[in-house]
Amino acid sequence: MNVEKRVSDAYGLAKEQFAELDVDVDAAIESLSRIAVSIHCWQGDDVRGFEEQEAGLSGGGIQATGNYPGRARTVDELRGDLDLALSLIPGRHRLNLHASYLETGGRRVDRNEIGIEHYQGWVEWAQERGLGIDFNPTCFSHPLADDGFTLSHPDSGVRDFWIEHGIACRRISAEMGRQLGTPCVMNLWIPDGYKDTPVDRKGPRERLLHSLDSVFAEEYDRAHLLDSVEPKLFGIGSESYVVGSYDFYFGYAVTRKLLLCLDTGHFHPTEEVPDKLSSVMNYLDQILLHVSRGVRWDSDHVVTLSDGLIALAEELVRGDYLERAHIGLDYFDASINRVAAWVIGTRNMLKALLTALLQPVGRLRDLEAGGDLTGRLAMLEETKTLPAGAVWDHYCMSMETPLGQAWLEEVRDYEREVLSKRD
Ligand code: RNT
Ligand code: ZN
Repeated sequence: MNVEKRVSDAYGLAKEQFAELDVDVDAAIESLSRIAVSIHCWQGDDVRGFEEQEAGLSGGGIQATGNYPGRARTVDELRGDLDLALSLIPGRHRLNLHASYLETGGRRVDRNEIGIEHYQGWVEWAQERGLGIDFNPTCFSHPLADDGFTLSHPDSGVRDFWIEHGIACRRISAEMGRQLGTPCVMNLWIPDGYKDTPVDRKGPRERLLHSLDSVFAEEYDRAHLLDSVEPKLFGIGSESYVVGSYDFYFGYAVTRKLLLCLDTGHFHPTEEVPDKLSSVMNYLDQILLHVSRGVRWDSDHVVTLSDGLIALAEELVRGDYLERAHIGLDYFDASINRVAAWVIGTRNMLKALLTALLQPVGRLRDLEAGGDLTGRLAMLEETKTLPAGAVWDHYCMSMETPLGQAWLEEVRDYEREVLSKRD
């Protein structure tokens, strides 16, 4: 049987099965097609950025492990890799850029001196493809971040440098949002913290608060810029104390009316981000998600179609939060083909959303409201094997993106012809 016929037959049968449960498959597909996932540029080059090549600054990445060949070494290589990844993912998405991915034409430009001109190439690239851009200050991999403190540093000169960087990034982000006609979500994460038990937990947090108030002082049109802050429980080298903890930033985001970024790798392993949405959304207008996968002490593995990912998608759908949640990805694996890592993670995010959109939520809610908890459990379990895969295949086919694992063939060709030639 030819593939197209098999996919459309399976889709037809799946649609009937979902209809029996009062699930409107067309509406689910329509909702899915409107979701733009913000794809993180930093999977393509192990979070190294282009400061070394472009701006003459000493570079170096954070945290990525692995030495799979083919890392993007230049802006053009990264754009080429992204183009391939985007062609293998159904739908229209966004690019999430870090400040360290600038283009200066060889001129030395430090982080407190950056301007929109250093990112205009990205804006044009995005414009040609109809993509929005999100942006991040880069407060790591820099001599003034080497001792582990930035915006909360005890030295006011160092703090000022990072404040200037944050201010410059907001100006750039707002301009990107204006030029692209879609708000740029600018997310601020800093690494500040201690490996070992601090005596003064209060001082750095007070300093961070003041620094942030300086960074966010200027008002911008929310049609151009949405500000977000990202907490973390611990990091490598900040095991005992993180200045920008969850409590710190939740309070900050609520009082300053910013977005809170929930990174699914930034919590205790048994703490569930999906369960947080229906709490924080009472106090926040919008949130940003950094979808990631924590494994033991690492917070940045490629996103798989796990129970946790589906639970996150379910909460977004059931809580009707899709319009108020910006979905970004945040992982970096240097041990596998990096284009494949993008494609796998993004397709999984979309599959999880589709799975959630196809659930018989009306029926499930009725069971729960009627106190039939046995029926609720039974139906939730049956739901897991409904033919969402047949709908996914149909979706990929209708969006003219490869079906099943066919995308991997294209990545392998590209690896042979392009990636393997990089050293
Ligand atoms: C780090 C944060 C942050 C970074 C990116 C590169 O723990 O998750 O979001 O991963 O900014
Ligand atoms: Zn993150």
